[in-house]
Amino acid sequence: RNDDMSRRRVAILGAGPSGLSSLHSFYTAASTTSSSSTVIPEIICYEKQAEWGGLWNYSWRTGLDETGEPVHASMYRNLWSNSPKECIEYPDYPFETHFNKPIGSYPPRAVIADYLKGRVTHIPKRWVKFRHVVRRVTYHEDIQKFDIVVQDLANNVQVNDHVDHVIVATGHFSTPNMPYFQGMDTFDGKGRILHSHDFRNAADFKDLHVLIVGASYSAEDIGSQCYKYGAKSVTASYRTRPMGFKWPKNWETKPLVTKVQGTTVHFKDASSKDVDAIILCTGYQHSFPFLDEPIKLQGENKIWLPQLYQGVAFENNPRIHYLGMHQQYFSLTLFDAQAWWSRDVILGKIQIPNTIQERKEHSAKWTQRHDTLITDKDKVWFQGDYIKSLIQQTDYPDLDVEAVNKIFVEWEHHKHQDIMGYRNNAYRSVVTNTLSPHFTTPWIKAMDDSMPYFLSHCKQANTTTND
Ligand code: FAD
Ligand code: NA7
Repeated sequence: RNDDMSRRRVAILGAGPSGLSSLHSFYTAASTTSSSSTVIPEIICYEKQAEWGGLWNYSWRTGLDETGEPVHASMYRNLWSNSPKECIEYPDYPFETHFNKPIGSYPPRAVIADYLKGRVTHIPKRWVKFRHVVRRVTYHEDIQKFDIVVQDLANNVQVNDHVDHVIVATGHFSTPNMPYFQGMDTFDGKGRILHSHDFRNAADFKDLHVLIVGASYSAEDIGSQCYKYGAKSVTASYRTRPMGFKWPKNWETKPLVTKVQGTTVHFKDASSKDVDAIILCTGYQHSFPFLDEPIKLQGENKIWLPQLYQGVAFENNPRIHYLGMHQQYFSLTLFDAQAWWSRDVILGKIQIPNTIQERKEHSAKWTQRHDTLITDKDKVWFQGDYIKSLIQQTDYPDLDVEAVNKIFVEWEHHKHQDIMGYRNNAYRSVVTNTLSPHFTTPWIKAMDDSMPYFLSHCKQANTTTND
């Protein structure tokens, strides 16, 4: 049986945080230091970027990269974690271990990128093929194998591969959802119309009147960034409901855009506003142009996706798994929980029901609960319960998920208290029990988001919020 397992091949598509969780899960199972070392299949991870880290790798590029591939990056300069690091901390790799000291609760992008790469330095480099973009994946039922066509970007050659299992970890915040509003083509502000995927630097919007379309995380954070870096005004237009925070004076909330005429934007309540730039923070599409239709997930940015058994295995073909495809409160530990479960299915430690009907019945229970969720608290608890349900089935290290749920609830509360100041709070790690120090500068005034500056400007807090 072990021989059989070692002859199997698993392809992981993408080496962002989800792909890294998958690589780490297999490495952990095979590790000789583990008490129950296991024979694992051959692992091959295809990653189109030159390094691992996914969205956490900043790129100045937008549009196409130097080889003509769409740029994956959606993160921007000056991005800081939008939730406490205590909510995403790996239980087997605390922040305190990585940085050799406790650090603030809301680190800038570079700090998180460094952390998540720190956990995987031991992964054999032969497992990952960088600058390899997956072009086509097709399943052959007769031999129960997947054909994969990959482009080696550095050498500009095509490579063909055959594997027994595919793990899709290519992310879903890279292909923009771009609405059209009547008259957009007449827009002639000082700035331009862009999607949040192409937003890189809030300083570009200094002294401009900015319109943000959308009412979710990107709208909230990009609007706040524009405010912080000196936009003259921010107008936020929502489709369904406004964000509902207490915004500063030069911030206005409007219903949906109806049309654009020159520099004037009209809204559903018949009001209008002259703006210099429009940033469409209208979310992303789940996009898998490389997957054959019968194995392609039709995803939306929701915290439950009915086509996935246990949120991971494609119901119609459980040999293909999807990681990190849900809307995320938890991120890194959600990917870990899914990766451990996916690994154990592939290793034969977890059995998947034989019939599609049984798989669908299991998902239906989660779908029913999902349909009743209203508040952020409901949604956080739903995702926490889902994570718990996965890690109970594997040997994933102990994680007090409910304690993390509580930090998320507190985080939401802090945002409603002070949207421009919530990042000044500090929380206690559920992994190490250490109270995070405070970053010395309030976020609104913090213009240096380099890792050295952040790490050397955290001082021990004397109050806590989640004691
Ligand atoms: P990604 O990070 O998108 O990684 C996918 C990988 O797949 C990439 O490396 C990509 O190059 C590769 N890939 C894609 N297509 C192919 C292909 N065809 N062939 C080969 N490789 C391919 N989360 C938080 O926890 N905290 C935050 O503060 C936070 N802020 C965010 C801010 C922004 C602007 C965005 C967009 C997201 C943010 N997130 C945040 C959520 C973020 O999605 C996750 O933290 C995480 O990056 C998701 O990991 P992933 O591996 O699933 O996807
Ligand atoms: P989200 O969370 O998917 O939100 C998309 C937002 O865009 C949401 O408010 C939508 O409104 C709005 N939207 C979508 N289509 C339209 C149209 N046609 N017109 C107006 N508004 C629209 O994406 P984000 O980019 O905010 O967040 C994604 C990740 O990036 C997240 O994990 C963060 O950590 C960073 P709705 O409320 O549905 O009416």
